[in-house]
Amino acid sequence: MSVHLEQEVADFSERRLRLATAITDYADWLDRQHGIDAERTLRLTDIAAGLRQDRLVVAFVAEFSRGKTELINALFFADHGQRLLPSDAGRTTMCPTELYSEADAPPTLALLPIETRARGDSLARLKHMPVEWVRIALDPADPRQLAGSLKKLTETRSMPAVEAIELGLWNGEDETLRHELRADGTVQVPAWRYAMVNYPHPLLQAGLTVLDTPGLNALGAEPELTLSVIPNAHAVIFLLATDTGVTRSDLEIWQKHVHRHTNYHVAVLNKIDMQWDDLKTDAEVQAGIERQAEETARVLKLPRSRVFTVSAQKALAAKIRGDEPLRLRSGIESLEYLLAHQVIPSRRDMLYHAVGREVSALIDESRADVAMRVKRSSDELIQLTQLSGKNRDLIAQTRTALQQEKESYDATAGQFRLTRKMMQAQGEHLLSNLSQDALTEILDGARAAMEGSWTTRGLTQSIRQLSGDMSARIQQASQLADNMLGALEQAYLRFHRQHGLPKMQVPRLDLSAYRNRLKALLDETEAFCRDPANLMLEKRFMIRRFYAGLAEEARKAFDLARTDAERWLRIALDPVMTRIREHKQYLDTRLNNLQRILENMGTLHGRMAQIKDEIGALRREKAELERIAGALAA
Ligand SMILES: Nc1nc2c(ncn2[C@@H]2O[C@H](COP(=O)(O)OP(=O)(O)O)[C@@H](O)[C@H]2O)c(=O)[nH]1
Ligand SMILES: [Mg+2]
Repeated sequence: MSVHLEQEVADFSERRLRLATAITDYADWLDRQHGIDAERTLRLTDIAAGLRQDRLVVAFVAEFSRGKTELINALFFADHGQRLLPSDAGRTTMCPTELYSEADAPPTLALLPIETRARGDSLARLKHMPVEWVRIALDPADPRQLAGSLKKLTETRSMPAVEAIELGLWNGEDETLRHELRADGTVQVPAWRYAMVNYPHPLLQAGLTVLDTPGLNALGAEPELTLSVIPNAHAVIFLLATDTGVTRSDLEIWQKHVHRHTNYHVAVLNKIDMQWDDLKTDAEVQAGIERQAEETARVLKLPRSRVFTVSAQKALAAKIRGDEPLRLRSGIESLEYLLAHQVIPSRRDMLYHAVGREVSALIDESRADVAMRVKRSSDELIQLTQLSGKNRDLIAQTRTALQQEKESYDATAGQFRLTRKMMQAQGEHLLSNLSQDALTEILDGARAAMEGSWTTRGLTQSIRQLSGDMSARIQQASQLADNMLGALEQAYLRFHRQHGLPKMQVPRLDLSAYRNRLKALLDETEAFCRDPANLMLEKRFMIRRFYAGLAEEARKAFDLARTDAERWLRIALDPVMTRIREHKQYLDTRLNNLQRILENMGTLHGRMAQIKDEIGALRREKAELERIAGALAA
C-alpha cells in the first residue's frame, strides 16, 4: 500500500476527530452559558457525532471481469501477502460488497441471500434486519481463513429458470443468455444479494468504505445501488480492460450509472499487461497503450487526464513480491496518488466547508452574545460608579428611568407573546404538511396506483403522483416558513431597535434540495421505463424492486425535509425566547439592585465588586470561545 494513501487517510481521520473535539468543546461552552440554546447544543453534538462517523466512500463500478476486485486488492489489501478478495481467474465476486470497519462489532462477513429479492423490502431496510443475514466470523490474524471465508462472495447456486426470471436474474428472451439454461430447467445465479465485510484494516478504520459492485447490467442490478449508493459515493472508479476495449455494455453502464450521476469519477483502463510484448520496444508498447487511452477518453467524453492506465494484477503481484520495477510499470501509483491527493482532500474540503459554515455562524452569534453581556455589565458598572457618592434622589431618578424602560420592554414582550402564539399555530400547520401521516397517505396512494399495474406505465404514473404529492407538500411547508420568517424578522427588529437586544438572524428554511431529489427520482424512473430492456411485462418483479427502491428514496427525502423543518422551527423560536427572558431578568436584577442600594447605600460598592467579578468571568469565557474558534479554523 502506498505511503501517500495511508498517510492521507490517517491525517484526514485525525483532523476530522480534532474538529469533532473542538465542536464538542463548543457545545460544552454553550451549555455553560446559563444552559441557553439547548437546541444548538444538541445540533452541535449531532454534527460532532457525524464527523466522528463520517466515511469516505469509494465505489468501483464496471462490467464483470474488468478487474475491479483485483484492483481493490492491489490498492488496499496487498499487505496481506495474498489476494484477500477472490479475483483469480474464473472466481469473481458475484454480489455487491461493502468493505468497512466498525470498531464496536467483531470482524464479520455478513451475506444477504439472493431469495430476499422476492420481497418488497429495500436493501436499506434489510440492513436493519439481522436475522436475514448469514454471518461468518473473520479472523484478521489468519489470512488463509480470511481468504477462505471471503471465497463465499463468489458462490452461485442453481435456481429454476422461472424463479430466476421473476427475481430479475435471468432473461430467457435475451439470446446471449439462452445458453445458460440447463436441461433440468435451472440456471446458475449468484447465491448472495449483498455482502458487508467489517474488517479492521487501517484504511477502513480511518473511515474509508470501499464498494465493489458486480456488473450493473439492467438485469439483476439493485435499484438502490443505482439510485442512491453509487450517486452518493465520494468517488467512483470506472473500469475498462484493454483486451475488450469499450464494449456496448461498458458504455451503457458508464452513461447510465456513472457519467452524469456521480460527482467525482475517473476511468481506469486495466490489464495493460496484456499489451506488454517482448517483441516490441517499450516505446512501441507505451504508444499502443496511449492510443487506447486516448480513444477511451474520446468515447467516454472525458479529458485524457482522467483516464488511468494500470495493470491491477501486476500491481498486486509486484507489491506482494516487493518487485519495485514491476510496481512502477503497473501504473498503480498514479491511481494511489489520485486517491491520496485529490479524492481525499476534496472530500475533506467539502466536509469542512459544510461544517465550518454552520458552526462559524453559531460562533459569531456567541461572540455577539458575550460582547453584549460584557456591555451590559460594564454599562451597569459605569452607572454605579457615577452614582457613587451622589445623593439618593439621583439614584431614585435612575431607578425610575429604568422602571420605565422595563415597562416598555414588558409591553414589547407582551406583543411578542401574540406573535409567538401565531407562530406556534403556523408551525403546527407547517409540520402537518410533512407529518408521518401525510407520508403514509402519499405512499399508500402511490402504492394503490401501482396495484394491479406492475408495468412500466403503472410505475411512471405512480412515481409521478408520489413525487408530485410530496413536492406539493414540501412547497407548501416552505411557503408557510417564509411567511413566518417575515413576521419573526419584524418582531426581532423591534427588540433590537427599541431595547438594544443583539440582532437575531433566523435562516430561511430551505427545502429545495428535497424537491430536487424527488425530481431526480422521477427522471430516473422515466429513464428506467424508456429503457427497452425494461419494457417487458414479465419484469414485474424487477419493477416491484425498482419501486421499493424508489419509494425508500422518496421516503428518505420526505423524512429529511420533516427533520429540517422541525429543527428550523426550534431554531427560529427557542433561542429568541431564551434571550427575551434573559433580558427581562437582567432588567429585573438591575432594578432590584438599585432598590437595595436606595435602601442601604452601603451595598453600592459591594455590587460594583460583584460586577467586576462577572466581567472577569465573561472575559475568560470569551478567551475560551476564541480558543475553540481557533481550533475550528485550524
Ligand atoms: N492480465 C490481467 N488480468 C487481470 C487484471 N486484473 C484482473 N485480471 C483478471 O481478470 C479477471 C476478472 O478480475 P476481477 O477482479 O474478478 O474482475 P471484476 O469482475 O471486475 O471484479 C480475473 O481472472 C483476474 O485475474 C490485469 O491487470 N491483468
Ligand atoms: Mg469482482
